[in-house]
Amino acid sequence: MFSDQKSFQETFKKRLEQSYSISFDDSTRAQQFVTLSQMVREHISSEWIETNERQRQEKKQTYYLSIEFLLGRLLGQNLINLGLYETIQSWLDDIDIPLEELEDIEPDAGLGNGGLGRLAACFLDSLASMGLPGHGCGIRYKHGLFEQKMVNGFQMELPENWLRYGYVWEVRKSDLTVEVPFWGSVDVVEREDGVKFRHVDAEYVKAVPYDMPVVGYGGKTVNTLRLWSAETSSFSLNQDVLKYKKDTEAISEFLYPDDSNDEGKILRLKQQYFLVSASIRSIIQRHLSNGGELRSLHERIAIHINDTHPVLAIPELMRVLMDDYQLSWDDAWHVTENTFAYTNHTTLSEALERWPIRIFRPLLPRIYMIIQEINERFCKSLWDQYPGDWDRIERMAIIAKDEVRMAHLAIAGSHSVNGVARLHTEILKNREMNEFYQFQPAKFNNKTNGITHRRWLLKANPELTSLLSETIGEGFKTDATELSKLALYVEDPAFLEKLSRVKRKRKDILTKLIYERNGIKVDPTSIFDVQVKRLHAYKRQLLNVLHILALYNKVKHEPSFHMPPRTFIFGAKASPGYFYAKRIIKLIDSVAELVNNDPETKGLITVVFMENYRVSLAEYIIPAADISEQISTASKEASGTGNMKFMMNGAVTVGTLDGANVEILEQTGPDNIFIFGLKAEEVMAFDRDGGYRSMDYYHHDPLIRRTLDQLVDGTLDDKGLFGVIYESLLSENDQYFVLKDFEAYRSAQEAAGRIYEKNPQQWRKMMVKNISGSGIFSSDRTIKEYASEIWKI
Ligand code: HBZ
Repeated sequence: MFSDQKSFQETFKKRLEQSYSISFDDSTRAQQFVTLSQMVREHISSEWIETNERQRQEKKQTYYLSIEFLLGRLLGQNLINLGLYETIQSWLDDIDIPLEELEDIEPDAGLGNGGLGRLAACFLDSLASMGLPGHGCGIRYKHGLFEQKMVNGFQMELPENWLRYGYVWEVRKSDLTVEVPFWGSVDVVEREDGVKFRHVDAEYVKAVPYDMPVVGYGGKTVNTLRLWSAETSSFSLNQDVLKYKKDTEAISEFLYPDDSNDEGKILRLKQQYFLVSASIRSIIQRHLSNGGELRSLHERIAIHINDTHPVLAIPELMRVLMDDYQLSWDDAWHVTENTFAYTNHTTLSEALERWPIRIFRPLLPRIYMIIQEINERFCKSLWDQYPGDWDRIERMAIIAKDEVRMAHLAIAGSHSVNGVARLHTEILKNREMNEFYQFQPAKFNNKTNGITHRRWLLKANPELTSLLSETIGEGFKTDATELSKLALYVEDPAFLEKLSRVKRKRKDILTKLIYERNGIKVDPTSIFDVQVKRLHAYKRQLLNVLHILALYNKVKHEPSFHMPPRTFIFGAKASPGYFYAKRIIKLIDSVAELVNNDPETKGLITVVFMENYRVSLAEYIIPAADISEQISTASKEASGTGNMKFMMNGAVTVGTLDGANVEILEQTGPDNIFIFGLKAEEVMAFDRDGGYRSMDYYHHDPLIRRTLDQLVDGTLDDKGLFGVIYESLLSENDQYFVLKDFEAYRSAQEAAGRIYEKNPQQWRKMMVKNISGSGIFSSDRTIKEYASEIWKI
């Protein structure tokens, strides 16, 4: 099929015509996209089968359980990983089909929110690319993360519909269906060989797997991402059929349904158990059919729990081992504890999952019983260590205060607990999970996040990829640490010139896109200053936008003020129920209106909010950035991964010492990054002891005062829209230290602007140092660490 141009073109045209009964000349890009993708998928299938066969012999395999997989588009990436991209591009070109146009047809598989889901996708790519046996297990949501529509500067959410035209990369495996029970009760049966438990009167939901190939770089390993879809089961038809159908299909309908009421909470918990029950049972079936033993399951299988959402896999494995295969508690626990490992992605207490018992117990009666037993034994071991310390035991218990604490269950049931950047892991050990760390220090370890350079460099930035190849050879494609070779060129004017041309090319591409999407003409010679990530108070998009407003004020009121032209680019989705975050989106839009249209700032300050930020849009934005905004309140961002993507594409970070920024600084050195603001310990000390008064900053800094006043004096709107933001900064004492860090941020930004404008050669060297130091942030490095230190694969 892909052996030579002629046969490729013939097959392509023939299949197109046969599938759509249309002549090639009349076919649409969408039809061409589907046809090409199907050919690629078929091409993959023999390696996929072979990988499966080979892995049967493998000593040990890993399964990565995640409620999110933020894959983005697959056609281009698969072609790159198969080594076919350029070939197919030229063969299609020859029949007047631009491959990029076909790629742009593909909907993003957006089965995730942000960092956590994208990390899972990067990990799958690295596992396959390094030939490791590691598979993903997730949910095939009918609707991925909502589509963001901006209406008068307000975010509106539309249901996303990635499956609308069918999905070429998946294969439905109806024969591997699993039945998942909910509700009902537990029968206790006394038998000669002991007490047995049976879940009776359950309502069953059918879990149907859809498998997607995960093609590794070089095309030799094709792992599997198995996504489960919920369907009605014939085991459960003695009830209100319509209600049952609706409740069942809801399980795989939306990612993160609203859980502000009990109905929503039940649905989320159903999703979580649905994912893990189906996954655990399919893992076990496969293990048994490979001739594996259950007592030594942990020697052949490692299961990773991506945050707490899949943590019910722990009691589910216990249940299967004991109820279905008659292992004793102790044997089952030994296997379970040694099978599971858990990653924590946040220290924000509002993100720590706890389920009310009143919801949990009726929905999952047998699982609840098992958690109770795990809790009792866990508390007993705490008692042995800390006799009489009831308070501590209550704080650490898995079930307490009428709730099930998912993080505690995860720690108790796993042999490894890791944070996602060095600073984050230290905070977990010393603060958030300190008592667990004291109790079982050996479980805790760090695995600093990474990103797959195959998507974020080779795919997203072909221009930089070619320049790197001609400069340091192709080795970095398989071993990202070879990017360090670039450091030799930091003083090479010819190379620096080429690098800046590559950046300019990517800025031109983004400039065009911004014009098409937003109707705004931006100046590609201006500084592209970018903040793209989920909208959250702790990420401080507010600091960025207030700084823009302050610059506007300086231009208008300080005759001697000078700044180089800047284009501030934002992309962010706010959680639909997160009022404050949505108001900040509106604020960005209002500031854009103001500064983009004022003749005094026009062309000097431009603000662009790009709608519907997602993986495929990130691939356009990140390569074009000059400045990467990583400005979270120190201690709050667990790691960040966008920071790594920008760095690898030659953007210079303006950031706080938070998350992985700390490790980025170590790679770039202090002269090639702009660090500002409070340190994590300082923030934590204020959080603990108080002592910060935001009002003082308002009173003592005229620039802050003037800028904040504009939130409420009619400059931006006359409806009082931004009063809540004003209040959060002043009367609520600015929980995220925006005002405290303001001057340091302004001055870091000024320093960055000065170098960019006055010393472009120095700026280019900074770009080089960022790229050359970014290799360590390839997810290949991260996965190697997981594989050797946690999974032992
Ligand atoms: O995980 C992010 C962290 O904020 C980020 O710092 C880190 O780099 C990234 C990968 O480790 N966390 C998330 O993305 N978390 C969630 O999206 C989330 C979603 C639902 C929840 C809790 C957290 O219930």
